Amino acid sequence: MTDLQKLEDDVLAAIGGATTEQALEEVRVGALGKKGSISQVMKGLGKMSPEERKEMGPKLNGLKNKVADAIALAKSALHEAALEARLKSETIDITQPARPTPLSEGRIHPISQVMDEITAIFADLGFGVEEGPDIETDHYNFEALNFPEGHPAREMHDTFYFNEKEDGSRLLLRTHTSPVQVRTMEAGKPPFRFVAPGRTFRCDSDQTHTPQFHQIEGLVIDEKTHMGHLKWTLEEFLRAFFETDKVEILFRPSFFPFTEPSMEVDVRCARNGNEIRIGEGDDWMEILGCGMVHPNVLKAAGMDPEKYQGFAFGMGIDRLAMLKYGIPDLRAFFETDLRWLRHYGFSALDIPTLAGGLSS
Ligand code: 2NM
Repeated sequence: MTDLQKLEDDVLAAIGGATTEQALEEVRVGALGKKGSISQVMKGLGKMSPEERKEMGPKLNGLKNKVADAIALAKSALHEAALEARLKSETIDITQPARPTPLSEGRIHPISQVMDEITAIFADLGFGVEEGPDIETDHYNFEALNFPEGHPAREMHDTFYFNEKEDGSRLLLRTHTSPVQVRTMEAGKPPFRFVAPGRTFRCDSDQTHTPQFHQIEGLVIDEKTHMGHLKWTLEEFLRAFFETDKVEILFRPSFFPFTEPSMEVDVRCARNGNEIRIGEGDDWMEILGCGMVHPNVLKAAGMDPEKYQGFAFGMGIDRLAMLKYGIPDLRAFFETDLRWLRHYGFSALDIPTLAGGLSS
């Protein structure tokens, strides 16, 4: 007869001695597997006399359960220990600098940065943001903005036209973002207060012009909106954008078909070679156009010019980006040179806010 006590002692000792889950599994197979030591003894039950079987059966079952329990206990202990060891060996040194990732290596183009800065400033002043299509109709780009057919102002825009359609109409690439204002006014009800940033296109290319460029225009319409509001808004904007309280502006009379009166705005600046300082010196630099929205524009957008009035303004983002960040050559904006972008670009994590500093 097998010495059950010795068998039990041996198997429990083996369980106690297993230091890995793998070793423990081997012990389990060796005892409880098909050919395991305990299984072998159980197979012998069939050959025993009924009396013997009556005595040995429960004993063997008890042993089997005891061993199974001991294995389960040892297994969970080993599992915990293994996890503990892994956690200890895989600690992260959070004082290490992060490895380069697309987020840390990538750069925001200065035009996108400046567009975001300007939009953030106007958002802070309570302006909404509107967008519209790059491909426009003659109606939205010109007609509704008081550029009548044959008006010389149309020629000034160097428009890119698509091929004529059967009905004689031609689509075009918008020459300014003003069609967005018309579409937004048409679709809504006054009062209006929003900016429209976006891409614009003119068939013009030299040292200071690229055929595709960027504008942001703003519009405020209400019953009593006047030029005092325009002046305050622009001064407030320029102080925030150039991050100085020393902004001084000059309004010069000008002409745009969609505004009456129309003005160009200069800021006081000091020029020293290529360096330009805003708010100092005796020079003036033109930075934007503006005016009171022409009654014809209000009418074309479905408003009563006897009841509503307001101001609009527009500026070129590309030039403002060059000015603010000291970028000497306009054409580099569109050359997709990664070395240039690494130098002049912005981190994706530096989102412009007025509270956080726009360009920090
Ligand atoms: C400018 C200058 C002056 C302008 C006018 C309008 C609209 F839709 F209200 F008629 N939008 N933008 C405007 C006025 C734009 O850019 C130099």
